[in-house]
Amino acid sequence: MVATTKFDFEEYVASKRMLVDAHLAEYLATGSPELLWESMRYSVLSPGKRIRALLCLASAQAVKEDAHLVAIPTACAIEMIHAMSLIHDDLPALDNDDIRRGKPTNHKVFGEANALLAGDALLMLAMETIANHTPASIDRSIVLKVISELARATGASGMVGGQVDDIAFTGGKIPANKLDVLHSIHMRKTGSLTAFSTWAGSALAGSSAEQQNHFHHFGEILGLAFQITDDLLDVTGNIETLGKTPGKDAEANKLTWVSIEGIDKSKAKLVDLKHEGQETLAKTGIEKQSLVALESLLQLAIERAN
Ligand code: GRG
Repeated sequence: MVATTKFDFEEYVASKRMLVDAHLAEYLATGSPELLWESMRYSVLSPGKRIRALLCLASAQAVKEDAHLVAIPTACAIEMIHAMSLIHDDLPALDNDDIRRGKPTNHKVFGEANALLAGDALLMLAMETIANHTPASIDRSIVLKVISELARATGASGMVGGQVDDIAFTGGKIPANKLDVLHSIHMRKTGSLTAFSTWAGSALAGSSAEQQNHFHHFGEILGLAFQITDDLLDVTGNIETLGKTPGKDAEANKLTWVSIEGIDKSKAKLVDLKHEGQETLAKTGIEKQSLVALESLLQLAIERAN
């Protein structure tokens, strides 16, 4: 008889979140000036879903059992970059938000100047964390490539560029090819970091160049699905479950998947993306059982309530 073990996704998420949170607490434990580090810890250690870190760890583990351990510093660095982007995104000059992860936003607690600087420091700490904490067993050329790709995913051709275009098309400015423009914004603002997460996890675990391309593409698909879900939740969610203010997109007259396509077509797009994601994972040639965590994370990105 073949023994089958049922995958417990809830248990998986809880244990990996604990692993990531413990390492984040360690990497952010001490530092001076104390106010700066307190502000950094306030945002990074607040209860986020950690989906990007989990994507990184699950991708490593899909390639090689236990490889998630060598990916922990990178997974934590991703969460530092993500927290930085949330701190900056919430500032009055950008989204001007008061609530994040169910708590007052960083600048509401520490002031705008400190929030800006905490974000800057987190950006650099992320790079330092990968360089200094990735185990010596990993070839330094791979570590360098991981740092370089993270910088690219975060910078002008990734998250920052996407955010700049997001601002450019906020306030009712509608480009002619609006769905293409929005697709490009979502891919850079959200997809570049999720694609980095899956790519980096697989690369650190020793995947082939072809597999790395599939992991990267899977992260892009998941990022787009995640952001379309975000657009939907802004319309259908409430502040208690979301932990942030809903209705901000419509209030700012933002270009979103829902504002262009409506709710039903946005939901249909998510179904398509789920299938595309599953097909992309299958192309890695990795046995299905080792891909269950990534498939479940794709489902979580789409079916989440916050
Ligand atoms: C200064 C390098 C630099 C970048 C800042 C502000 C900015 C440029 C980019 C904004 C990027 C951004 C906030 C994208 C939105 C992505 C998104 C849907 C965030 C919500 O992520 P969740 O739901 O949050 O995973 P939790 O709280 O669960 O971690």
